[in-house]
Amino acid sequence: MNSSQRITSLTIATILSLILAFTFTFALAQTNEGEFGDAPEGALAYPSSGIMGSFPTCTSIGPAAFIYHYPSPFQFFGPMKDYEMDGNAGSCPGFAPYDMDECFMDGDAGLLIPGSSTIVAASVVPCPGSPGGAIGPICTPAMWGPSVDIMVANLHNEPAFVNVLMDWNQDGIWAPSVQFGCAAPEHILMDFPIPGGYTGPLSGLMPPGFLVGGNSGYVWSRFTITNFPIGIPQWDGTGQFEDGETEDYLLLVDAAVSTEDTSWDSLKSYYR
Ligand SMILES: [Ca+2]
Ligand SMILES: [Ca+2]
Ligand SMILES: [Ca+2]
Ligand SMILES: [Ca+2]
Repeated sequence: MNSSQRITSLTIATILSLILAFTFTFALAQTNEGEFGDAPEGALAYPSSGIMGSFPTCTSIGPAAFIYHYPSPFQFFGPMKDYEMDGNAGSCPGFAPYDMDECFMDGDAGLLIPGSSTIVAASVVPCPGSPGGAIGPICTPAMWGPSVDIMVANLHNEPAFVNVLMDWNQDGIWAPSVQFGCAAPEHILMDFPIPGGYTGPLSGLMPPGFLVGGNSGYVWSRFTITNFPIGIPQWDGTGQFEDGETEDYLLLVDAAVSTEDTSWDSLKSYYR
């Protein structure tokens, strides 16, 4: 072997070992415990219609990808976050029970209002301790605070970012959609900054309001806090992040007008 052949074989060996090291590191990152979502993927999402969930939650099943937060301690919803090896608190691809990560005010969950629900034996039931309630009536403006609110903590010096998704058309994915009465975006809050050191309700930072979707009934939602802006309008709920947490909830959208109040005057004032 001459010197140039020796250098070439050394270079090839270096490249091969680099590839091996990278593959090993990447495989570790894929299997490390961290923070995942718990919206249903490959399981019933809406008992009233029989629609299956295709939300990006489990690493082990497709077609959707998943969301993963590396186990860093600084950015989360509610009192804390805990770590698991896969979506639905590590029980993926199983979704019986649902909401294994958080359901409502259970020591992990940050949601303040409305109350949230879950699915037991193919029926929607309130989460334990949930007071019920809804985001609001279809196709009406909603505000952070009176309509929806969640406790958020950013214990880092740098800002964090919150994104929120609602499956308004109840088709089992977060994507651009049209509903019966309107075309409310499913990505209702995009890269809303949380200042370093802030702990409190999200409404305390006055995020912009949003339009409630046009289909009444239950919708799967995803609340995600991350250390970087996601930067994708109409985000689908996937990604891998160095910090943060994802909490998924089944929330109720009210029908347009209550059956007790359907007079013409109330309808006029409603749509004016
Ligand atoms: Ca989670
Ligand atoms: Ca949940
Ligand atoms: Ca939490
Ligand atoms: Ca959808």
